[in-house]
Amino acid sequence: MVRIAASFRLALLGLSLGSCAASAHFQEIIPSADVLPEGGIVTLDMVFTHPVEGGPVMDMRKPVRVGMLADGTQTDLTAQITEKPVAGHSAWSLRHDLTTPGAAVFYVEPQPYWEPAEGKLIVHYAKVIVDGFASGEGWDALVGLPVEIQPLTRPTGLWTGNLFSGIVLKNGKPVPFAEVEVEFINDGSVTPPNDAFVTQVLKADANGTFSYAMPRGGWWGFAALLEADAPQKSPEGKDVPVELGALIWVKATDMGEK
Ligand SMILES: [Cu+2]
Repeated sequence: MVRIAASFRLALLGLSLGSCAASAHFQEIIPSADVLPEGGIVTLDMVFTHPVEGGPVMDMRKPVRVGMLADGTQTDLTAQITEKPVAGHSAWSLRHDLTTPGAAVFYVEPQPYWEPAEGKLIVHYAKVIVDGFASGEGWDALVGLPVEIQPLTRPTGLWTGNLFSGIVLKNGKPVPFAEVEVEFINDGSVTPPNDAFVTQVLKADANGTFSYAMPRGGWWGFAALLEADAPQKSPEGKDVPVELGALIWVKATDMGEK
């Protein structure tokens, strides 16, 4: 009885916050392009939001780490990020010059985000691959994040309708039957018929492998959601579970689009 009352209150809280917790949170890391045919400057925007609904945007404190893996070399770019608020909430941006051919894997480790409506901390490790000089090389390199999606499909230069496949990894090992949430960045032109359409949900198979065919052009986020082995302290000092997200962003491009 007490339990039901508490969860009902939480549901009401979710509603009053603009249904923030009712739908999926996604840590975005979105580059200005998935392929830079002539190399050059890429800008990446890091926002913690609800992509299909276009918000509400959550405050994203300064990330613990922002980095790039290219040609086997890790580069720490944390010092180069700048704050770039979105809808009045803190968010971050990075500019980087891609001077050599090959895939650059950009990634962000955010600070834990306290979600009171869900009673948990959220840490979404997010990555995106930018192919310099359209090389087609190096896109499957693993950053070595605690949770990470290993792409089986080259994550750059994809057509709309392509099947994207990946393996959900935790500590470098496949996670059988991991749950994966899928959303796209909606510019407002798509109105989901009801809440069931906002987040697509799938499960990995016994080998941790999942696939999804992207039905529309634009940026698609795949979020494998896993629970951390150890709890952490909420702002009130209580031990609470930690949701670890392994995210990868890929762009689907419509045929005929430049
Ligand atoms: Cu939210």
